Formats: sequence, structure tokens, C-alpha cells
Amino acid sequence: VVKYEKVAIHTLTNDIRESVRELARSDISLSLVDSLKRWKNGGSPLPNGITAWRDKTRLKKIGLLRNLPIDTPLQPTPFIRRERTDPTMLADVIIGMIASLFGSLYTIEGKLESRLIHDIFPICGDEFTQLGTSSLVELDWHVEEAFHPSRPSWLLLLCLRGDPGVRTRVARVMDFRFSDQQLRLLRCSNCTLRVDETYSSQGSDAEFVVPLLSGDPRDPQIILDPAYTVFKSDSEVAAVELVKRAAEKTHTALNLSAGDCLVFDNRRTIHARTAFMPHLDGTDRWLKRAYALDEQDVDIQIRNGVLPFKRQMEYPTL
Ligand SMILES: O=C(O)CCC(=O)C(=O)O
Ligand SMILES: [Fe+2]
Repeated sequence: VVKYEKVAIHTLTNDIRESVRELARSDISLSLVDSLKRWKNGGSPLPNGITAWRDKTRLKKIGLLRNLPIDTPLQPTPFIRRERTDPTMLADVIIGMIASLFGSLYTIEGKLESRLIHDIFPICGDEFTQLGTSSLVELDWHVEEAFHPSRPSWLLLLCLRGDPGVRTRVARVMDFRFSDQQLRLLRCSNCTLRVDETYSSQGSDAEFVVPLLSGDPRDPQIILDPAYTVFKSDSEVAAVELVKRAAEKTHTALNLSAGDCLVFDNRRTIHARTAFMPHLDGTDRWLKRAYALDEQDVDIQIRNGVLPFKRQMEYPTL
């Protein structure tokens, strides 16, 4: 058993796993958003062990919940973009239930894939991109939906089919050590971000200026997405390199296997993924991905789980 000191880990017993499967099955015929609304009002029906793990995850900023129920038998991993997976997969309900423990399950308007639960598998043609669906290249350090002021508070990745050769890497800002001079550089660095290709054309030519490091010095927030950054100066390049070096030194590398749900604070950690060989034959790695927004981070109306794209962009001052 691998021990990760920076990760809150909880493994379900097989009995609890099966009771969670039954709970999800009883909700599978209803819409996910409706189920979550009911849970929000009536409290989550998930067992206490899972809510206790959620509390530890909030403190540690990274959590791993193991032995969750997933679909059996599991269909072959798709490898074509938007190849619809079964719309009522058990795994969608499971990740939605876990996400709702951390906040509101939501997505951002304008994404080409409009569903609340995303499928992440290597896509034929995306091998060398910096999208979650890449494979042959390392996915560089980033936060999810970096450009958006209502970027996810929490990111969830539920593994349906693992690949023993792949590592998801997560680094907490709280573990970074910088000199005063470096901190000054980071605190006054902005990133100019482009909107990535998972969005339709409405926002694609827009640029968003975001602070790299912001907020309470004892609990700083980070925004990083080098692949979509338009660098405006050498000092911006230096600041991003500094953060990436700190992440290389302090990160936790995890290999996800079927039934593992990795959760991390998307405002206080950055993440990356190692390169791997895609087979595009139905056997590839397959994750479900979901975004959760903290009550306190919701500053705009979410309707049916969709947060409007266009808004006045306001960030904390540096
Ligand atoms: O595949 C992974 O482990 C992480 C993927 C990722 O960063 C993403 O989909 O945003
Ligand atoms: Fe990501």
C-alpha cells in the first residue's frame, strides 16, 4: 500500500461500495441535477466515512477515495471526440454525488461538450495537444478553466479504466517555498490567458489577464496555464518557470486505477499528467471529470448546472 502524506485517503469496504452502488442505481433514472438538488435539501445520503474523508480533503487540498462502484461490465473506452457514452452511466451519478459534497456541480457555458460530467480518454488526433484528451505528450502544470473567475473550486477525476504507466501529478501551493524576492515577483505577475479549444468560437479571441499568485499570504491562490498563456515579458516567463520548478520538487504523483476518485482544490493546487501511449482500441485509460464550485465562490447565477460565460471579469487585487 502506497502512503501519500499530502493526500487524504479513504478506501471503501466492499459492503459499503455495494450500498453506494444501490444508492446511485436508485437515482439513475432521474436527472442528475434533480437528484443533487434533493440531496442538497435533505442532506447527502452518502455514508459517514465519505463525509469524514471530505472534511480531511478540504484541509489537505488533495483527496483520494478508493474502491468506489463503477459500471460493470464497462463498455470499451471510446477514442473519438464526442462519441456518446451511455447517457445513464453509473459512474456519472457516482462522481456527481461526490462532487456535490464539495460544492455545486456545474459547467461553464460555451464549452463544446455541454455535459456536467466530462469523459477524459485519449482522443485520436489530440495526441500532442495540451488538452485532457492528449496522450503522447506530458500535460503541463495547470489549473482547470484558468481564465474564468468562477473557475472550479474543486476538480474531481473518477477512474473507470486505469493505465499503470500514467501518473497524475498534483502540487499544493502551501508546500512551495520561495524567497521574499521570488514572492514579490510572483505576487505582481499576471498571466494573459487565451480560451482553450474546448470552447466554441464565442470566447476564442478573448484574452483574460489573471493574477498568478493572489489572496491571503497564509493561504494563497494560484492560476496557471502555460499552454494558453500569451507571455508579455521575460519576468512573466520567469515567474511561471519558478512555479513549475516548485511543483516538480513538491508534487505527489498518483497512479489512478478503476474505482479511484481523485479530488483536489483547483484554486490552491496545480496539476499535470505524464505522457503515455494510446492504443485507440477500447482498452485505453478512461476518467470521468467533474467541477464543483464552493458556496462562497459562487458569485454568479448557475442555471441547471450551467454558469454563464460572459460576465465582467473581476479578480482580487494583487
Ligand atoms: O488525466 C489526468 O490525470 C489529468 C487530466 C487533466 O488534467 C484534465 O483532464 O484536466
Ligand atoms: Fe486538468
